[in-house]
Amino acid sequence: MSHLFQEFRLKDIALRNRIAVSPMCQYSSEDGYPTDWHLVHLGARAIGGAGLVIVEATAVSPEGRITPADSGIWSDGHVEPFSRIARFLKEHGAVAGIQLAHAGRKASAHRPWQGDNHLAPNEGAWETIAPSAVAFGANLPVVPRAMTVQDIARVQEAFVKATQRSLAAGFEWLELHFAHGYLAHEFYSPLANSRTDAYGGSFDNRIRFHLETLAAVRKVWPERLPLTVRLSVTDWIEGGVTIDESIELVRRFKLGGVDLVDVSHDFITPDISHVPWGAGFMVPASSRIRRETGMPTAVGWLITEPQQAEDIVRDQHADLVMLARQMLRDPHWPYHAAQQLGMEMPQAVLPVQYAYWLKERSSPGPVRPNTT
Ligand code: 8CM
Repeated sequence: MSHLFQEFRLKDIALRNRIAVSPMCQYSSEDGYPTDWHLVHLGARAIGGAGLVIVEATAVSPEGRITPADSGIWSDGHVEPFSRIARFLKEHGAVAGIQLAHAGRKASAHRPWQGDNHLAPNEGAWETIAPSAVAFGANLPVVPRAMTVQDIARVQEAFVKATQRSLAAGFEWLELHFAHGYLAHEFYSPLANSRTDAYGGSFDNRIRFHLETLAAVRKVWPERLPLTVRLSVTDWIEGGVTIDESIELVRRFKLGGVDLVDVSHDFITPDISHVPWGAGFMVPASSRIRRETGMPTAVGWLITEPQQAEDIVRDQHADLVMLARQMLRDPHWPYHAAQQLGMEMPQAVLPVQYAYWLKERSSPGPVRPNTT
């Protein structure tokens, strides 16, 4: 029996398998509103058989967008188009998740395929905010304004409101984006945080933003639904965040009501040359965090092969595998994985509209009567 295709229960939610579609920015929104693109892109992956589909990093406030084309959920008007997506995902057997985000100093940029660099003032640039007035560098040279404590409270309130709207839209899985060099990670990493107040310096201070935001969100997100965090658990470099620290942070998350950690890494500086890229290179970190904290984990990065994913789950390195680019290559990856892993009825991972025609048969199958 495949481990990858075993149900996963977290709180009152059951995923039909261990395959999750990672949140992937599509840079195809208008004023934060998701479009038909999102419905088709995300819907196709639910039809493809994933157990969990997480909507891309969705900004809690306009200034928290990476680009002007990011998704956002900063007004009540945004709820309806997201609810259409959540409904469709659920109708096709996937649990609908959403990732809430604030891009901090990496906001106000062009789409990746339009340069990935900061917008110029005459291109609609907006003021970026971050824990400290320290630029990311390279293609993102704009120095952000250091946040006041009032700014911090305002952003935390925006996370709370975005959580309430996500719930109203029908999402049943919430992921707080605390990774990839965006706002929360900028608080966590000494490489971006040089504050001298209660939000900088010591470990306890650098995680204050996270724990306060989490506590506020936990109050409005129902206990019965999974509340999860994506965390860059290491910056890979001297002076940055370490796995040892992140293990302690995950323990605090556990006390604060987090139900699963989506293990990710880095992107706090432009230099990613020290990242040990390779198949499943984040799996050891996930395994260690899961073992040492007892926190369920999801893990991504260069997971492409069904047997690789099966082994990760079987060996308890993670509870879920997060697929991103592989799901762009092949929205039907779960079906192909079921075939490769020798499942008896691989078509069962697909909706009946497809499954009926893909049944293994001794003859070519039902043919419409010839009416001519
Ligand atoms: C884009 C490309 C690659 C990534 C990303 C993004 C955008 C947001 C994010 O991660 O969190 O890993």
